[in-house]
Amino acid sequence: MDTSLELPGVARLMTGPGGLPRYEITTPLAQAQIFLHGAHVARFTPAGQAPLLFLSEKSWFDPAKPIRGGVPVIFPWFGPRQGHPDAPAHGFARLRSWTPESLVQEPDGAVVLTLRLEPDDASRALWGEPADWVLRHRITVAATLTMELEIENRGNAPLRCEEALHTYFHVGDVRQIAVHGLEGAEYYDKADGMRRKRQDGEPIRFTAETDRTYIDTAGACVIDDPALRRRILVEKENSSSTIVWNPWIAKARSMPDFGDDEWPGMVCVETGNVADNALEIAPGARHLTRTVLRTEPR
Ligand code: TA6
Repeated sequence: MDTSLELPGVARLMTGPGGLPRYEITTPLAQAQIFLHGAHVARFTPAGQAPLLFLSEKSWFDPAKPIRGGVPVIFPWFGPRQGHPDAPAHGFARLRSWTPESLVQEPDGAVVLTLRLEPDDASRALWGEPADWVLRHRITVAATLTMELEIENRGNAPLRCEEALHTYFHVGDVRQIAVHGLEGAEYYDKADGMRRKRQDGEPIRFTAETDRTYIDTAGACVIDDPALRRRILVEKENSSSTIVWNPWIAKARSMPDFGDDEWPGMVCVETGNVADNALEIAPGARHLTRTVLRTEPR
């Protein structure tokens, strides 16, 4: 394990569960754990607060499987790959070991880790296109968590893909929360045959399995969590899709890497460009999706 990129006393590359290398970041502002596997932010806890992210007690830590919780990086397709039933759900980026490219601490104490992923034989076999691309995931650990997913098209043909930061948030009780910011937006309802619907003027509340891909929506979301007496702000740039998910009882039971009783403590509010908002990146161009996660007292 190349430990050349470390910050003594601040950011160390350790061997985590399943033998997976993991950065452990400790600053006065926040603590975080980031796996090279999938460039996966698994934990983020602002100083003096409850964890911001949900991580399942049952998660796998296996090079061949995704970590359950935190922030899976989804690329180059979202969900099942159309026409390829054997392809891994949500693409392959979250299943690859990414390469540390830079690690710096800024004057304000923020720690910035950049991880890189490039094509290899396995990804070419999976995706099939002779695409040439580079992904960079730039993660800033401070009192807020900033994640920037950059896709660079190094090929000479347009690069068509979907991408998302599939964030699992820790909440006190999903039955009490409300998600604001998607009022009036159209969405595909995966819990109802992918029917296309429109969110009314009310925030989202959770009374059953909820799995919605909101499209053509560029605004921030707010998760209002009375049980933890906080609001979580999910700000974003260059993202036209927001996906909202809670598995509820039956789906939770069906997932071996998700505890049967964990569903009340989480909600996914995901930032990306999927479905109608899939990307087409011109040769030589880059696309950068940014999300900033912060909390405020309720
Ligand atoms: O983002 C919502 C979703 O697409 C759900 O349908 C559910 O499948 C979830 O992602 C988790 O997917 P995964 O492949 O990580 O089990």
